[in-house]
Amino acid sequence: MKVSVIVPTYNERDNLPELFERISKALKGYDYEIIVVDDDSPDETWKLAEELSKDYPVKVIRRTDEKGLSSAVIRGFKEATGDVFVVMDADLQHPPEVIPELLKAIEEGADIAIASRYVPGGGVKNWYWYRKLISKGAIMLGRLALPKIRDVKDPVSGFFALRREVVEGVELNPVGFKILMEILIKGNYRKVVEVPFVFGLRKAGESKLSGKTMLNYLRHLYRLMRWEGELDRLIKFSLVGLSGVLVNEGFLWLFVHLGLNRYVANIPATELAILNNFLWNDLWTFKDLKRKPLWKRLVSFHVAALTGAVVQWAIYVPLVWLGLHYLIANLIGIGASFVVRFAVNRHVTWG
Ligand SMILES: Nc1nc2c(ncn2[C@@H]2O[C@H](COP(=O)(O)OP(=O)(O)OP(=O)(O)O)[C@@H](O)[C@H]2O)c(=O)[nH]1
Ligand SMILES: [Mg+2]
Repeated sequence: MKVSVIVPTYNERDNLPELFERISKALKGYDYEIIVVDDDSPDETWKLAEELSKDYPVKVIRRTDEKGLSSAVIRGFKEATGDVFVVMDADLQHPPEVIPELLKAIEEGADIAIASRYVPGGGVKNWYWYRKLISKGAIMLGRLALPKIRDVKDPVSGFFALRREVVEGVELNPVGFKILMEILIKGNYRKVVEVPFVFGLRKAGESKLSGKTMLNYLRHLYRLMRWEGELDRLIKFSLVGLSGVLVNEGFLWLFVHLGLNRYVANIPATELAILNNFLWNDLWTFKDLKRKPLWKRLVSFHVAALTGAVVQWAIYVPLVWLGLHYLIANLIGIGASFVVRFAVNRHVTWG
């Protein structure tokens, strides 16, 4: 088994000697190569890497026509000759000593082995609480938006190993922001294993994280949702919801005209709307996902509706109390209820 370690770099000159030394120690006994994909760093990282290739099995790719972390990794995949690819940062936040553990997981049958911050034993060093919160929140959102990766605890890790076949022939979007998430959605694989590691401190050089990171992440999530067909479901779910409003109003009108008390008529009208929505979502929005028996889907759909109503109310009341216009407060409540109902139905009712 030959291993290709792919390292994207931009101004990482000061980290290279230690990085190569530790990789070579960690991979003693393995047949391996290191592929540095450098975007023409002003500090001439590529030049130092070329010099060090006398002492280590390093191949340097100096890109002058393209920039970007994901596209650098994809380029690395194209150049790699190994059977297993390892992707890692150059700044030693990804300890090379973890590579053998990743390779062991692959040898034991995993197609993708992720060095994970969020499984027991893993973690981050010296992060402010808000950076942790943002990181965890972003991951939770991703797992919620993309049911395919909902069991992966750290789907945005930049440190992972995979069999060549996982990405061979797969068209990965170089604009994609988190390359692992792109691979987890589009790659060919069965088994994913997560190996704990502690995300350390950057050894030298500067972070390339920018203020636009979060926005880029959301755009990437949106693109992956579209690719997965989850966006279509969201739209269908909305249309079904609108049809439910018509059903609700229509039956309310009918029942009142038939002589039913206005305070009571609302109840059967709402239940009929719920049944209407269930039917269309079952036959249309989630038609490919009927894994649970009908009665369970029905019960779960009602639970989602009730949860949504409670959330709507729980948002409406304090917002009105805070002085917001009641119609706007209700709109925000409806928005929250929509998200909750979609999430519960996608992950539980038709999960
Ligand atoms: N080729 C290439 N490499 C990049 C680019 N941006 C970042 N990198 C490399 O990708 C790795 C991760 O970037 P970092 O800036 O360390 O990102 P981070 O680890 O999330 O942020 P810090 O915690 O601040 O270090 C490092 O090895 C960078 O040198 C790029 O545009 N092109
Ligand atoms: Mg870093």
